[in-house]
Amino acid sequence: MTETGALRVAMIGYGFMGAAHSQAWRTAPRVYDLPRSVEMAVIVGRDAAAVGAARDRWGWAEAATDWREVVARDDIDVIDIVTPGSSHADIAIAALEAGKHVLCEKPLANTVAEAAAMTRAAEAARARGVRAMLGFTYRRVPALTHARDLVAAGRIGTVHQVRASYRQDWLVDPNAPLSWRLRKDQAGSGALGDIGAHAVDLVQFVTGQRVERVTGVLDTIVRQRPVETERTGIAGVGGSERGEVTVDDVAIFTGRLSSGVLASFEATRFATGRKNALSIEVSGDRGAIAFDLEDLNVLWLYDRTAPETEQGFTRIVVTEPGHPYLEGWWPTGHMLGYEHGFSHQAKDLVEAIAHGADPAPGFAEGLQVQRVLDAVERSAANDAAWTAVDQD
Ligand code: SOE
Repeated sequence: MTETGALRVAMIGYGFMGAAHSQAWRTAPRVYDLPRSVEMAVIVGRDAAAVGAARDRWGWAEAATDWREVVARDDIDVIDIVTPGSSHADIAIAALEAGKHVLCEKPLANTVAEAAAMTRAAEAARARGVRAMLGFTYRRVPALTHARDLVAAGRIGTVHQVRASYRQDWLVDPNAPLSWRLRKDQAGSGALGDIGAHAVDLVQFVTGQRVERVTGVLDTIVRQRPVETERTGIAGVGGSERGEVTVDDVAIFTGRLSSGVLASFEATRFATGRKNALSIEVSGDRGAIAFDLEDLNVLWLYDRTAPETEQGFTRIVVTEPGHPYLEGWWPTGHMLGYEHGFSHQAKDLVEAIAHGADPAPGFAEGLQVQRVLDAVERSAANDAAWTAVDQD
C-alpha cells in the first residue's frame, strides 16, 4: 500500500558516509519525481558539538546523541546507518524491531554471525512491510547498471572469465594514523571487507552469479602505525606511541562462480598511484565489458560479432537519457560523479518503500558477501586452500 506523507529519515553517524548520504537525501527528491517526499529529520552522533555542526552543514532538522532514543521515536520512518561496521548489527536490529525501514552502509557487518542476525531481523520485519537495504552504491553507477543489463541481455554471450580489483594507495605512508579502519575490533577486516566487499558485490551483480568457492591470501605490509593521541587527535603529535595494525592491507583471491568460471579479485590500499580504482572486466564468447571507477561515466564494450576488421572496445559514454538513472540529470555528455550513486540509492529505497517492494541489495545479499569474505579469511589461514562459501 502506498502511504502518503514524507518519509522521515534519521541518520546514525556523520563522517564521510554521513556527508555522502546527506547529499543524497537532499538531492534525490529534487532531481527525481519520487512517490514520497523525504524529511531529513535527525542526525545522530556521540559528540554533541560535532553532530550539531554536521546538522547545520548537511541540512538536518535536529541533532541527537542517543541512537536508541531516536530509533524508538514514532516520528521517524527510516534509519540510515553510516557508522563503522562494529555497530551495524545493534542499530539495524533495534531499528527493524521498532518497525523502521533501514538503509545500512557496507559491509553489512564485521562477522557472518552478525550479518546472519541482521538478515533474520530483516526477514521478520519484512512480514510487517518493513524494508531493509544494504549500501553497495557502485551498482548504481549508471555504467555498472548498464553493464549488468548488457550481460543479462546476452550481449557478451557466455561468461568465460571475470577480473575485479579495487586499488587505493592511502596507506602507503607508514605514518598514516592507526584509524578505526585498521583495527579488527572496529572494522572487522582491512582491504578485504572495506573494498574487497565492493568487488565481490559487483562481480555477483554484473554477472548474476554467486561466488561459491575461494582460494586467497591476505597481507599486512605496515604492521605498526602512529596512534591518534586523545589530546591532539593528530597521529603521533603529543606522543610517539605506535599501535598494532590488526587487519589486512592487501587481499588477493580467486573465486569459482555458480557457472564454474573463475573470477580473480584484488583489494589493496598499497597500489601506489591508484586513488579509487575499482575495475571489472567480464569476458564472454560474444564479447566483453570493462569499467574503471576512475573513469566512471564510461563503459567499454567489445563485440566479437562485429566484422573482424571493425572489432575493438567501444567507449560508451553513459550519459544518454536512456541510460540507467540519467532521466533525472543533465543533457547527454554532462558527466556524473562519485556522489550520484548515493542519490540513485536513496531514489530506489524511497520507491521500494512507497511501492511495498524489496529494495536490492537486501541484507540476505549482504550476508552472502560476508560469507565470501569469511571464506577468504579461512582460506588465507589455511595456506590458501580452496574453501567453500557457506550457504544457508
Ligand atoms: C575507504 O577505503 C573507502 O572510503 C571505502 O570505505 C568506501 O566503501 C569506498 O567506496 C571508497 O573508499
